[in-house]
Amino acid sequence: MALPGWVLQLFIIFAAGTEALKFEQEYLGYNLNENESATDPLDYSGEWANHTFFPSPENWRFPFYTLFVDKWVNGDPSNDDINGTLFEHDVMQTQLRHGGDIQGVIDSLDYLQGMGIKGLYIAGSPFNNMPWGADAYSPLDLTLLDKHFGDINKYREMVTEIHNRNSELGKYEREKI
Ligand SMILES: [Ca+2]
Repeated sequence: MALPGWVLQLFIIFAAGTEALKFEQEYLGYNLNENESATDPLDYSGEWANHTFFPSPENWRFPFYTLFVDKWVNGDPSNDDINGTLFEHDVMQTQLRHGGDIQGVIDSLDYLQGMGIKGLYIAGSPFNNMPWGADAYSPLDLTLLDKHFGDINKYREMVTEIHNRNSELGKYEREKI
């Protein structure tokens, strides 16, 4: 069956309009793509230099704890209104951000470990979201970390702290940091 001409034209318009967001110096530390010249997502790249990846466990049956980063612990109040809008941060509202961040997760690792938790399931995504999007779902850009949570080095610090505890604490929902 042949497609109508208008469908083909629409497809061509969308295909021609597909372009990767370019590396932005202003988001240094939040860009997961570190290839500054990339204009196609297939050319995106990034690397955790001199890092040895922690092996996955043979058996995943151990105590997990699930949390939303925004609703957990506010370890760095300086990032609560990091986009400079009026409606980013309000702990009295269920739909706005409470200010939790990766520093807060790091700060509470002793508490989690003390409860016997061996695995951490962080709900939502770490990617750029709407300023008030507290649940971290529906990210707007899958190449850019949400500045409310922390930059890539903060995530790496969290992973290192977790692995220093020699546990599986810190497994992510979908993403490898
Ligand atoms: Ca914060």
